[in-house]
Amino acid sequence: MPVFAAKASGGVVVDVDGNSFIDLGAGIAVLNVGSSAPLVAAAVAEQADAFTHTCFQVTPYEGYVALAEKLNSLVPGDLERRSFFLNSGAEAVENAVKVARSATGRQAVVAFDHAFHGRTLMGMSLTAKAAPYKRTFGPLAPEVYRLPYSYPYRCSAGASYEECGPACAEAAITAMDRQIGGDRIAALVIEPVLGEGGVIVPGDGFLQSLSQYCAEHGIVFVADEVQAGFARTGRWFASEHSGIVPDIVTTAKGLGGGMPIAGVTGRADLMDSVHPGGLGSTFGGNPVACAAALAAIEEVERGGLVEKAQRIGETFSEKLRPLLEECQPVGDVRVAGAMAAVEFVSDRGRKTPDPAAASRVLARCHEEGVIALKAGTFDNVVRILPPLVIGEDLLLEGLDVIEKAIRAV
Ligand code: PLZ
Repeated sequence: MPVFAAKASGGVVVDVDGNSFIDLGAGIAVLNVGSSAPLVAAAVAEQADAFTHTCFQVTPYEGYVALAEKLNSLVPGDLERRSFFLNSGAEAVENAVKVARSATGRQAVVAFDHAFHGRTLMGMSLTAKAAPYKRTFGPLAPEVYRLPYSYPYRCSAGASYEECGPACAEAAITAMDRQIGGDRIAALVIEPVLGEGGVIVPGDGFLQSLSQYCAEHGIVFVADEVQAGFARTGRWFASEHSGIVPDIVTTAKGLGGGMPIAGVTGRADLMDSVHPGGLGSTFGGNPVACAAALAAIEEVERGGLVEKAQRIGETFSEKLRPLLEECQPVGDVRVAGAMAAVEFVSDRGRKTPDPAAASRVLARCHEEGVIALKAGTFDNVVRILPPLVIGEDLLLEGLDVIEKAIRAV
C-alpha cells in the first residue's frame, strides 16, 4: 500500500499524513501481541540499555537460555527439547533441515503443494509457488520432493471435503514409499495450516497419518509454525489441533513481538547429534530480540490471547460464512482461529480462480482504510490476520469494510 507508517498500536496504523488504518494484516502474522505491546517495549528498552549484542556463541547471556527453556516447554508433546535461535523464518527452516540431515545421515526432504517456507535457497526450493519466489533464481536445492497437501476445497485426489484428509495422506505416503523411499528421507517439512498458500486447513487425519509414517520410518517431522504458531490459530501451536507431536518446530514472526527472531525447537537427541560449531549465527538470538520474545510470551499469557484468538475465529465465522451463501464469487471461506481467508472464483462449479476479484476487494479495503492481505497459489485469496489484541469493535468495523467490499465486487 502507498502508505508510510508513522505510528501503530492496538490494531491501528497511523500514516505520515495522519490517516488511520485498521490493521487486519499484523505485518503478515507478526504482531500477535500488537505493534507496541507495553511489556515488549519496556523489555526492549531495558535490554538495549544493558547491552544490545555480544553474540551468544562468544559470550552467552541469560535471556537466550530463558527463552529456549520457555519454548522447550511450550511446544507440543512431553519430550526433552533443545532450542536455538536465528533471525528469520527462512533461516529457522534451513537449520531444521540441517539438523534433520545431520541426525539421520539422509538427504531427501519432502515439502508440499501450496507451501511457503522462505526465500533463501532451501527456503525457496521448499516453497511451492514458482512466481514470484523461484523465477530467475535457480538452480534450486536438490533432493527436494513435493507431495500433495490436503486442500479440501480443491482436493487433488478428487475426494469430498470430509475424505480429503485421508485421501491426500494416502497419496503422499504412496509417493514417499514408491518414488523417494522412506529410508532416504531426512525430513518432512510441513505447515500445519498453510499461510501464504491461502489459510488452508488440512482435512482430518492428514497430519496424523503423515506424522505416523514419519515415526515408523525415522523421518524427522518438521512443523513449520512460523505463520500459524504463537497463538494465531487459537492454540499455542497449530499442530495441537490434530494432536501431533512434531520432532522439530520452527517459529518466527509472532515470537519476537515485532523484533526479528526465529527459533528451532527440536527433540534433544536430534539437536544434540550435530557437531559443535555446526550451527550458529552472529545475530541469532540477539539479546534485545530475546527480551522482546520473553515479553511477548508474557503478553500472550497475561492477555489470554490464545482464547482471544478463538473468539476472533468465532467472529470471523459469524461475519464471513454467510458470504458463501450470498455472494457468487466467494468459493470458499476458511477460518483457523484468528486466521481467515476468503477464496474467490469466477465460476463456482468449475472453481475457476478469480485473482482479479481478490485484487478489487483488497483495493477497496485499502481505500476504505483497512489493511488486509493477498494469498494463495492462484492469487485469488483475501487473507485476514488481525493482531490478537485488537478490540472487538475495531475488528467488527474492519470486517464490515471487507464485507461491503466483497458485496460490491
Ligand atoms: N515459513 C510458514 O509463512 C514467511 C513471507 C513474506 P521469513 N511468510 C511471509 C514474503 O513475502 O517473503 C514464512 C512463512 C512460513 C517460513 C516463512 C519465512 O519467514 O521470516 O520471512 O524468512
